[in-house]
Amino acid sequence: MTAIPIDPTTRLLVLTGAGVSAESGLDTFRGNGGMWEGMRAQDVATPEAFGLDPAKVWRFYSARRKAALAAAPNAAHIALARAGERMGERMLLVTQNVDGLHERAGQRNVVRLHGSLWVTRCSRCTHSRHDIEAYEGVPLCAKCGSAERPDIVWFGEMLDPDGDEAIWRFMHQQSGDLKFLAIGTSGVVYPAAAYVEFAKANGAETWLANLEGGAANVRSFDHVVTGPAATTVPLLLGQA
Ligand code: BV8
Ligand code: ZN
Repeated sequence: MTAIPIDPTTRLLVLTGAGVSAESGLDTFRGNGGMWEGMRAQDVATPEAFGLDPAKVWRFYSARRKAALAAAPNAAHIALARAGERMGERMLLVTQNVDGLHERAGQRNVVRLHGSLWVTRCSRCTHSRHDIEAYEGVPLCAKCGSAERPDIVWFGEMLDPDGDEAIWRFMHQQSGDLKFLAIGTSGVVYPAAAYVEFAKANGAETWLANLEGGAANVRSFDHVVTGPAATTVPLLLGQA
C-alpha cells in the first residue's frame, strides 16, 4: 500500500464513519447485524422514535455514552490528528461519528456532521449543555421544563448548515490539488455518502479505507484500501 501523495499544495478532505472507532471498541452502525447496544437504529435514531418513547432513546444513547467514555482514540485517530497538525488549514476532517474520539486525539476544527454524544439540548427551546451523564429516564430542560434530547442528527433531520458550508468551501477552494479520503464508512447514509462524488466533481483523487472492500459507493473511489483503519490510516498518511 502506498501513502497518499501529500505535498505543500495538497488539500486533504477526510470523511470518517463508525469503522474508524471500531478498534477503540465502539459498535459500528451496520456491524453485528445493524444492532446498536441491542437496538435497531431505525427504532432509536429518529425524531419519531424519540416522540414515541424518549426514555428508550435515552437508554440507547446513555449506553453509547458509557461505551464512548470507556474508549480511547486508536492509531487511526492519532495519525489523522498528526496530519491535521502538519497540514493546518489544508486538511478538513468531517466525521459522521458522535463519539468525540477525533477531538480527544487532538484533531482541531472537526466538522461533526451528525452532532455530538456529549451535548444534551432541549427538544423545544435553545438551551443546550455539555453532558456526559447516562439516564434511565428523560432529563428535563432547566429553562423551560421540556424533555431534553441528545444533540444528535437523526434520520429525517437536517444537518447543521454550517458543517455543509465548511465542506463546500473547502472543496471549492481553487488553490492546490484536492484529495479525498473516506475511512470506515459503508457509504449508505446521505448526504455524507455523496461527498466522494462532489469531491471528484472538484477534481479530487479519492481513496476509501475500509475493513473490507464493501461500501455502497465503493465504485466512486479511485483507490480502495482494505484492512483495519488503525493499520491502514497511518500507512496512507505516510506515518507508519
Ligand atoms: C438528511 C445518528 C435532509 C447519530 C445517524 C433514500 C435514499 C437516500 C437517502 C435517503 C432516503 N431516505 C431518506 C434519506 C436520507 C437519510 C439517509 O441517508 N437514509 C439512508 C439510511 C438511506 N439521511 C438523513 O435523513 C440525513 N438527513 O438527509 O436531511 C432530509 C430531511 C428529510 C427527508 C429527507 C432528507 C441524516 C443522516 C444522519 C442520520 N444519523 N446517526 C448516531 O446515533 O450515531 S446515521 C448513522 O449512520 C451513524 O451516524 C453512522 O455514523 C452513519 C453512517 O454509518 P457508517 O459510519 O458508515 O457506519 P457503518 O456501520 O454503516 O459502516 C462502518 C464501516 O466501517 C463498514 O463499511 C465496515 O466495513 C467498516 N469497518 C468496520 N470496522 C473497521 C472498518 N473500517 C476500517 N477499520 C475497521 N476496524
Ligand atoms: Zn427548554
